[in-house]
Amino acid sequence: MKHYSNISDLTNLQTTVQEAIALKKNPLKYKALGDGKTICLLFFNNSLRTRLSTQKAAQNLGLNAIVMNFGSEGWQLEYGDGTIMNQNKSEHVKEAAKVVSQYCDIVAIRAFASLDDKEKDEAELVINSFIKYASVPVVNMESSVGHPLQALADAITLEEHKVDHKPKVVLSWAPHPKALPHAVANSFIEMMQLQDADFVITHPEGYDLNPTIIKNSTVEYDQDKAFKNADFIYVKNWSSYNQYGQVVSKDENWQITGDKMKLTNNGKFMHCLPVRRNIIISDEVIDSENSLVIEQANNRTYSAQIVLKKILEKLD
Ligand code: AN0
Ligand code: CP
Repeated sequence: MKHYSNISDLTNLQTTVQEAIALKKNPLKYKALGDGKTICLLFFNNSLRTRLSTQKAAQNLGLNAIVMNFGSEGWQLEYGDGTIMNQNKSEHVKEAAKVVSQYCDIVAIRAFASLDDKEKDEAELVINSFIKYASVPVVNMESSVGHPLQALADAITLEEHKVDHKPKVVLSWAPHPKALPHAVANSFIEMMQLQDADFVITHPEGYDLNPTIIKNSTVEYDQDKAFKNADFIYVKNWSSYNQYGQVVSKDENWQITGDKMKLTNNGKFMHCLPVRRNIIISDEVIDSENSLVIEQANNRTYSAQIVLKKILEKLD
């Protein structure tokens, strides 16, 4: 694997999940693999899990990690071709990506959607420019449209809690006061489309996601109906896709409560975190035994580690 920008960069999801579970049992087994090599982690946005788990994964592989809050401490980058740079952008991504490539063997990037320009967001300007101009492999730590390290960690968590029948997995929208990106939901959907599961997406009308990602996945606008007999409830807020970046509903009835979870087949609760308690989910549900959120965050280390391992194995 050269770059990891999408879950589809994995040759085989199921095999990768098994390899990650094996790594989790023996995380220091490949400590020599990254010896003398460096990863640069560039953050254009905030993070807790991604920042620490990716650093931990690098450390487990013997890689040196350099972390930079690019958004707040780096120069503002220009991405356009032929731009006369007389505004507030100090450096072009062409130089920045080539310069960063000289300091490291892998570069990982977090750059969220702007949520104000759909076309620009979908062009994945930041990550694609780095893929184009950097001379080292690029890892997506959440871009405008995807969060594939999260989706891989979620696949590991689903596998660790698998049931003895074909699982019913529900991705549910829940309310949030602010406009959030579509990346986590998109990558979860793409990952679920590679699984043998009864997969249902539920959200209020007006929250339909990009049809090119939804493909043939089932969408059910009645949350209660969607939750019936579910084995896993994966919750995430996202802003409207059609009214791009807008909050078109804050309907509290979509909050995940104990009563909602009673509709499920003793379902497990999942969320990528960070989560707003008693807005997205009630205390009762997140504090219950069926909540997998802390395990999901733990699996971020092993999803990053298996991805970095595959990239290191392909380096000269
Ligand atoms: C981000 C999002 O929804 O994409 C990051 C989630 C991992 N969440 C927030 O900004 C709260
Ligand atoms: N789930 C996740 O990516 O968390 P952070 O935004 O804290 O990295």
